Amino acid sequence: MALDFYALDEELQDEERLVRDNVRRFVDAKIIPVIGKHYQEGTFPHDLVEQFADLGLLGANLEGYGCAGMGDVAYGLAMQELERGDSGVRSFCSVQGSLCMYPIHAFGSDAQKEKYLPGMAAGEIIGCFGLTEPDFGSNPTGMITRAERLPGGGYRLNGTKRWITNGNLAHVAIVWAKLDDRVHGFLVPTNTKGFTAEKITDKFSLRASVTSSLILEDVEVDEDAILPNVSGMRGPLSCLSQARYGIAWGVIGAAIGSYECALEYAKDRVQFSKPIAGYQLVQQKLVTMLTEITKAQCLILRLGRIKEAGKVTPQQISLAKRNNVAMALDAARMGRDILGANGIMYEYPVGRHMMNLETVYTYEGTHDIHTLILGQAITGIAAFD
Ligand code: TGC
Ligand code: FAD
Repeated sequence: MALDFYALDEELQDEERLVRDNVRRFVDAKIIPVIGKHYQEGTFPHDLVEQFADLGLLGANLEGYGCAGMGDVAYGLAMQELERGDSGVRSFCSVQGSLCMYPIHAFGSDAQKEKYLPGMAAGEIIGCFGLTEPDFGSNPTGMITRAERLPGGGYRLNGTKRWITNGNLAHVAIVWAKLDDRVHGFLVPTNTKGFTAEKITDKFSLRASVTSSLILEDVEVDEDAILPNVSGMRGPLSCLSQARYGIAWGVIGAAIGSYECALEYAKDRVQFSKPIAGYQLVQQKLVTMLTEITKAQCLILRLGRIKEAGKVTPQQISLAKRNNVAMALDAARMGRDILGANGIMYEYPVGRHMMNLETVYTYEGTHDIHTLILGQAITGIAAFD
């Protein structure tokens, strides 16, 4: 039984426990044994994609088109279990479901939904989400990537996207570009002439996830490539809200993985006269980890219920992303410390979680951007520029 100090299991429905337990078994059997090697070698465990699909993890909380139609809490628990394995693995599922399938589901035409969603739920079509650019990260509204109408119909796209998860794996890229100075989403098959994905190597974080630059040079797409039912920044920012929600659940898994590893290690490791778990300073770290994980679990379960009721606000999601990622990063750092020198070894998960969480702290809105979103919400004054 994983960490549940406040018996939150009692607050869950049977179906939610079932999803969590299935994903937990899958992560223990198929991810944890192999992920350290993938991380070390900088490879994504591609063979798991079919199993993500079998477990209903791709577009898990979407309805229809072969999606599992899970509730938001069940979906969150699945993300938590995946990230107990590795943030990069959870990232794959977040990008596929929240950043690529969600906008097609929410803003696409019926034909786009039929064309892409069943294949994406089955893991046969992989997506990526291109919003960030080399010079526009926290401020994507300033993006340079442009679309222009072609005289005979369709669009021509030019621009560069940077730091794009799944970029070199994807069959379709959702590219956000300005058309007549308003942001629109375009579904760009990655085999289109003029489209190139370049893998970013030498990362020390999220090494079991593929991260890429996307280069679009006179990429021509048909009229039906544009997402017809949204324009403006509300399009991409709505997708971010979905993904940030999943991240706020997911990172609890990385924190639990770090806590459990540190607790076991501390009970075994003898220094001076007894196991280090018997020293007050080590107990204080373990108690801090336990307390902060438990607070984050309470927070996210409440957020999940608000989301299921259809009442969640982007600011409520920002609070959870900001709090839970910072909590998990602190927990992973404490776990790394408790393991001493062994904490830097691939053999244990704590160092890998810690390095991964440095990315999670930055992507999907940096910690400080979420501070500013909340600052604006409570004061009514934007402090972005
Ligand atoms: P602003 O003027 O405030 O709003 C523009 C329109 O969007 C609406 N809106 C939202 N809708 C849904 N969810 C949200 N979170 C929303 N935030 C704003 C808003 O109501 C408005 O709608 P309308 O209809 O009135 O036009 O927006 P802004 O352009 O000033 O942006 C403000 C800011 C700084 C908060 C935003 O740019 C931001 O969030 N920046 C952070 C960038 C970011 O998070 N990038 C993430 C890239 S993707 C990624 O990292 C994937 S990692 C993948 C993985 O898991 O591996
Ligand atoms: P910057 O925006 O340059 O920020 C640098 C620092 O300045 C941060 O500390 C930030 O908080 C601070 N800062 C910025 N503005 C302000 C301000 N107004 N006030 C105070 N401080 C400020 N993007 C995608 O579109 N799709 C993806 O799939 C994707 N996957 C990613 C995967 C990885 C591994 C990584 C690392 C990133 C990914 N990203 C993706 C990009 C990610 O969303 C951006 O890195 C993030 O939004 C921050 O942008 P930046 O890196 O340009 O940092």
